[in-house]
Formats: sequence, structure tokens, C-alpha cells
Amino acid sequence: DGVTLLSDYKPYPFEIASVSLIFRLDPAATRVLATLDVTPRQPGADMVLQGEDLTLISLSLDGRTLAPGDYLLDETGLTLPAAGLPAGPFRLQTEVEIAPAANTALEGLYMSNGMYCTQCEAEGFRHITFYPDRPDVMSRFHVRIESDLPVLLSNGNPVGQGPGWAEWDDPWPKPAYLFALVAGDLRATSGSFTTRSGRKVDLNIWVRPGDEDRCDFALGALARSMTWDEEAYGREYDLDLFNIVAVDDFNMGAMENKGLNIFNSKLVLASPETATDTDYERIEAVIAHEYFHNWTGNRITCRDWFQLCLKEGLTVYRDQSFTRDVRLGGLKRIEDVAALRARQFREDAGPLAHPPRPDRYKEINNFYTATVYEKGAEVVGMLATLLGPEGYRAALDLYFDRHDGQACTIEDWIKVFEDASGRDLSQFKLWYTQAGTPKLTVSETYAAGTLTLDVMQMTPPTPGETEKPPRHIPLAVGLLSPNGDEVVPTVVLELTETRQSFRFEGLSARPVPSILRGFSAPVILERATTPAEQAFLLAHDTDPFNRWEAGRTLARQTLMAMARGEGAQLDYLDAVGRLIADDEADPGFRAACLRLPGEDEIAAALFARGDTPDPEAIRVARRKLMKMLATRHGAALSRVYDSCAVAGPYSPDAGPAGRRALRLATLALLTTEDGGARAAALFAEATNMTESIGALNLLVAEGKGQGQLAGFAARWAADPLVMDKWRMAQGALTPPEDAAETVARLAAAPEFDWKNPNRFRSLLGGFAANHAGFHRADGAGYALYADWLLRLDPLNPQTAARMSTAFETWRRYDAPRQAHAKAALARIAATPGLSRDLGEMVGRLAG
Ligand code: HT7
Ligand code: ZN
Repeated sequence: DGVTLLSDYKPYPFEIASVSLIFRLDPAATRVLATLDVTPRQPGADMVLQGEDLTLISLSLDGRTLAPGDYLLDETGLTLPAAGLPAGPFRLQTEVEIAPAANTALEGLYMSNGMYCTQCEAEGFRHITFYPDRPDVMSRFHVRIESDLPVLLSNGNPVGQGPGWAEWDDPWPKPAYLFALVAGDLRATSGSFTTRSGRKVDLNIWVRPGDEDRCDFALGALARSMTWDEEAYGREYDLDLFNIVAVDDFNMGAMENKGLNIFNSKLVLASPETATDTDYERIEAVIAHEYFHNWTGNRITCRDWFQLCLKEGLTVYRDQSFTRDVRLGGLKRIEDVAALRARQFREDAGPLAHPPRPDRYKEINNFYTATVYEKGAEVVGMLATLLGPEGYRAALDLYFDRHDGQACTIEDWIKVFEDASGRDLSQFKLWYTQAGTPKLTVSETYAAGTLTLDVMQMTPPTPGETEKPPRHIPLAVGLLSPNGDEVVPTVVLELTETRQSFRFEGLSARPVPSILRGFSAPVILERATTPAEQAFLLAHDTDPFNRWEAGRTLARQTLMAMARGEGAQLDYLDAVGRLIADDEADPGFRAACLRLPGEDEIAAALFARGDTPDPEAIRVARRKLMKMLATRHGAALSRVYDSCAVAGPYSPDAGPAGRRALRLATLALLTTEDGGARAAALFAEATNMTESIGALNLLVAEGKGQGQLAGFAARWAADPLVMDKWRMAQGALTPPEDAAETVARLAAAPEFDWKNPNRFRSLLGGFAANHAGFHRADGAGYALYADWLLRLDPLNPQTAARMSTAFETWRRYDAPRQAHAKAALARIAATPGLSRDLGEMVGRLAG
């Protein structure tokens, strides 16, 4: 049935010490000559090589041409029966032809705007040549590229070049998924970095002519990442060259190919006029993430794709730590948790729930998920919390010492932590092998100077997993005195049982507990508290995450009540007033507190407590609350809005970015009251993209801004990355009654290049985030979305499948909506020729 199982893993029976590749590039007929030096490791084994969409030109073994009767060839690859193989080392040569210009799936070798580039993770190399395309086969790659294009790049170090050719050699053995090739008319922005042991590394960012002036920030971010990895993890770079290439057509964000990272251009190119503060922060984080993969992913890789979170969870944890260190740590944690809840908790609560280390898949591309990445990072974070900073560093030192050059498993990883700490982590391992978000219910009693916390944990069942034993959960707790002083600083309690009690003695008054500080575990905390207590924590908690969390909880509870037709919480309205006036607090933090929970979050919260969310009522409640805040605190909001204007030249640093964020957060509230006057004024005078698109978004959300949309389009028509923001604004924010029609109109426009993943994601991904528009009662949103998934699927199944996750919440809503969503999924499932990617997703979504 096409399912791959973790339990079926077997080591590859051949060693491939080196591979030499020759590419004769041609858009329609590229020739790839591969020479593999092979040593059998297991007598009697057939040699299986994956290969898809390849035209075999010739095949020889130790110089002898093989005839069709000597091998088996099918649509998945090539098998050389054991009987025809030598017992000792041999050389296998293949020549194949491929057509990069016809490759619209963007896996393997393809063309983007006249340049050749590759994407081989997870299983793209099999579209380039016949090879054991699995991460545990590591070999040394030598590459020769023949083409008239001026820039010819591959992994490792350049070892020769002449007119029409270049050769590259990568000294570090690697799996095929880290192979890369780029050829094109490219320009470099260059720098250098000297490692702490004195190696001088040339750094280049390669872009299309004309984009050179948008590379400086990415280059600086790369150097900052290199320094940080030396300081925080003792890891140095290991080649003389580090190349980054920006490409316009790319299925994901970026790829960590050894020495030759390939990036989606939107994650490299930045200028104040074209990129927002959020874009800058994201570019820095992704540059860091891909760079950090050099050790966590490349030097130590995964044994098989079930172990994906070994490299991804760890590398996300590393990039999040980096951003916390170089920007504002508390705020970054808040942003990361908000994103985790929006994407991963949603995944865990629906039909796509799976463990960070799954044990079966049909299409591995469907497992590059929030669970593998973001929850994987939380699990690493919990290990760091349990071991403490020194213990964590010792474990990572051991990991690098013990496993450098290997393809590893989650078992290897856990063992390193056990050996470094002397602790038994067998229960902790459930975080990797089980799906679902644990619920913690905490109640408290206070008597005679002692506070007792009673904690109960329970994980609801997920698809295919009904038994949920208790997990090992680090729970960070602090206690505040009634006057706001911290009486017990943060301690980490360890939960291992279904029910446990913890006592804090010697207290002089009943304290206010601050529980799950820093979001010390990816759980849902349930605790009976009063709005007054939440308001107290919002005002006084010393833990920035829990301060924000208190405000968020108040806002969510108010919005849930309002969506059910009740009134707004006065405690919440007053608490926000105090926050607006609190000029001592960091502006970025205040902005995060002023942003209301999104409509999807409110819908999820209502559904979790047994209600059927009504998207329209949620939208109305949210807008009403914004208006109430604007009415009640208008003068203070205006003052903050005016005082937060940032003068002088643009800088993407956390300080000015935080002020702009606060300004836009106050503007969002004021816009509900002033008819859009301030937003229109800001749009007219903005000199940076943060404020320009920020103001435009607010106008669009009010159902206004037609003139501004036209002006924006006229100014930026030639810049596709900026026009993505324009489409995203309309897809995500157009009022629900017009959203599907607006999206359909923009999608039908001739200038909409829907085959480009960035274009498709901006408009259709934006629409999926338009909660009330996508979930419109008449099903128009679902139908439109299904039409476009079906249009994209034959060309780019990977992106179509990823975007189908918009349907993961359909069971939350009322019966008519459910019927519309089911019909849309059934229509997709019944389409002849559906890809394996999208087929697997709709099967799981509907199942
Ligand atoms: N490791 C990279 C994952 C990735 C990818 C996976 C499947 C198909 C296309 C892809 N492009 C990049 C990116 C990362 O996590 O760093
Ligand atoms: Zn990664």
C-alpha cells in the first residue's frame, strides 16, 4: 500500500566511498554521468538504486557495459541482482538524461528564471541519477559541471575551472540529500570570516543581477551565526568557502546543502523599502538555521527520514536560542510559543497529529511539519531545562564527539543525554514517539504558610494512538507575594505521574503562583483563576512569558465569552489600559500584549471546551473588542502612537522594530474608530515596508484602501516579492463576504504566476488564514481552495500537499460547513491522477 515503516529499516548492504558526477547542462536534455566506487558489505545482496523520471543511456560495471538482461529497471529505479555483482570492490558507471526545464515539481535539478538549481531533500537526488537515495549512505562527492553559464557551483571547494566547465570536491562524506548544483548568471555579495582556530572562510551570497543591493543583511546574519555557533556550541565551520544562492522558485524556505545553501529569495533579499521588520528577523533566523545545520544535520545526519526531528528539532532549537541571544530573549520566546500554538497545537488536535518521530509514512515530504520542527525544538528545550545549561552543553559536546560523521537515530540522541547526566530518560522518550498535547490541570490550596499544588496530566487520544501514559514534564514555577514581589524564584518541578502534589512551605501570606514559566513544556495548562489574578500577573510577573500569557488568557476568555454573546471583561479592559500607559515596559513586549488572539485561536479554544465555533460571531466579537479598547483608551493609544514614531535612518534592530510594532499595534485599535484616517496618513508618509504594508493591511481589513492598493501595485508591479505582500493582504484580510471573490479575481489575473510557490502561497495561503472568509457558511471558500489545489497538484505536488493543511480543522465547525468541507476533500480525492503527496494528505484529512 506504499507505506514505509520505521520497523522495516535495514542498513544499506554496500559502501560507496566516493562518487563522481559529470553534468552536461541543457534545459531539455541534461546528461548526468555518475561513477560510484562500491564495496559490498553483505554477501548475496542485490544492489538497489533509486531513480525516477530518468532516461538511462548506458550502464557499466568495472568498464563492462551491462545489457538490459543484467539488471531490472522500473519506475522506481534500478536493481542489480547479487548474482551479477563482484564479491569485492567495483566501479559502477551510469549515464542518464533529464530535462530540468520540464521539472515543475522543483525536486531534483530544475530551472528557475534561467538558472539551474537543485533541491534534493528529502528524495530529490533520485530525479538526478540512479543512487541509493537514503541518508545513511554517506560518500565523498566530486562534481564537474559543463555549461556556458558564467557561474557554476557545487558543494565543497572549487578544484578547477575553465571556459565552460568547473570542478568541485567536497572532502566531507555526505548523504545525497545534501548534494547541490547551481549554474547561472549570478552576482555575488562577498565577505569573509575567520574562525576561532584561524581558518579564513570566504562568504558569498549569489543573486540575480540587480538584486545585489539587498544582500548585506543576510551576509551580516551569516557572520553573526558563525560567531554564535563557536561561542554557544564550540562549533566551527569546516570548509574554506560558504556559498548561499537565492532562487525565486523554491518549495520551502531554504536548504542546508553542504557549503552551498540554497535559499528562497524571500529569505535572503532585504532592503528597508521592500522588507518588513518581521522579514528581517526571519531572514536572520533562517540564515542561522541553515548554517547551524552544518553540524546538526550535515556532520551528524539522520539514519532514515523517521529521524528527521533529530536534525530539525535540534536545529530549530538552536536558531531560536540564537535569536533570543541576539535580539530580545523574552519577546522571542513569546513569538515562538504563539507560533507553536497556532501551527503545532492545531496539528496535534486534528487528523494530522503524529509524533515528532513518526513510525510510518507514504510520502516523507508530508512530514516536514510543525510537529517535527517546532515541537521537536520544544523537546530539545525540555532536555536543556532538565539538565541545566552546563549539563546540556556537556551532552551536546558528547553528541558531537561520539557521532561526528555518522547517520544517527533518536535513540542515539537520548543515550547521549543519559550518559552525560546519569539520568534515565526512557519515560522522557515518549515525547518523541507519541503524538498529542498533554493537558495539565493545576489546583492549589493554601494553609498555615504552605501552598500545595496538585497537578494532574492527561493526553487526549490522537489518530491511531489511544493509550497515553504519563509523560516526564518539566514544570517551571515561581511564587509572587500579593504585593508583586517574587517570594519563590523559578524552580523546575518534574512531573512523571498522572497525579502529583508539590508543597512550598514557610510562606508568610498566600502567594500568587506563576506556573509554566517560560512555557517550560509544550502542554495546555488548565487552572481555575480569576480575571483579577490574571490581571495581577500581567502587571507583576517577573517572567516575561507568563506576563504575556496572563494577558493572552484574559483576552481569549473575554473573546470566547463575547463570541457566545456575553459582555466584555472589565478586568481585561482595565489591564490593557495599564499596559498601554506602562512606558517602562519594552515596546515590543507591549505590542505583543496588545495584539488580540487571532480568530483561529478563538475557534480552537471554543471547540476545546465543547462549543461549535461560529466564524462570523468570532470575527464580530474580535472587532467589537478592538473598538471597545479604542473607545476606552483612545487618548492613551493616540499618545503612544504619536510617541513611537521612529526617526532617522531605518534599522531592523530589535529596539526600533519594537517601537514600530507598538505603533502598529496601537494603530490597529485606533483604526477601528477613526475611519482609517491615521492608517491612510501613515501609508502616505511611510518610508519603510513595515509601516507601508502595516498601514495597508489595516485599511484592507476595514474593507477600505482601494486607492492605496492601486498605488501600491503601481509602485511595486516589477517586484514579485513585494507584490506577494499585496496579494497576501487581500487574501488574508478582505472582509469575509468578499474574500473568496477577491481571491478568485486576483488568481485569475494574467500577471498572477501561480506556478511559483511564493506567489501561490501568498494569495491562497493568505486566504486560508482569512478565518471567516475561508470557513464561509456557503462553502465558497472551501470550493475555491480545492479548485486551486487541484490545479497546482499535477505541477507541484509537494506544495499542493502542504497547502492542503488548511483543511485540518473542518471538524470544529457546524454540520453544513462540515458537509461543504467534506465535499471539497472528496472531490480532490476522486480526481484521477492525484499525486501521492496530496492523496496521502486528503486521505488523512478526511479519515
Ligand atoms: N532541511 C530543509 C528542508 C527542505 C525541504 C524538504 C523537502 C522538500 C523541500 C525542502 N526544502 C528544504 C530545510 C530546513 O529545514 O532547513
Ligand atoms: Zn532545518
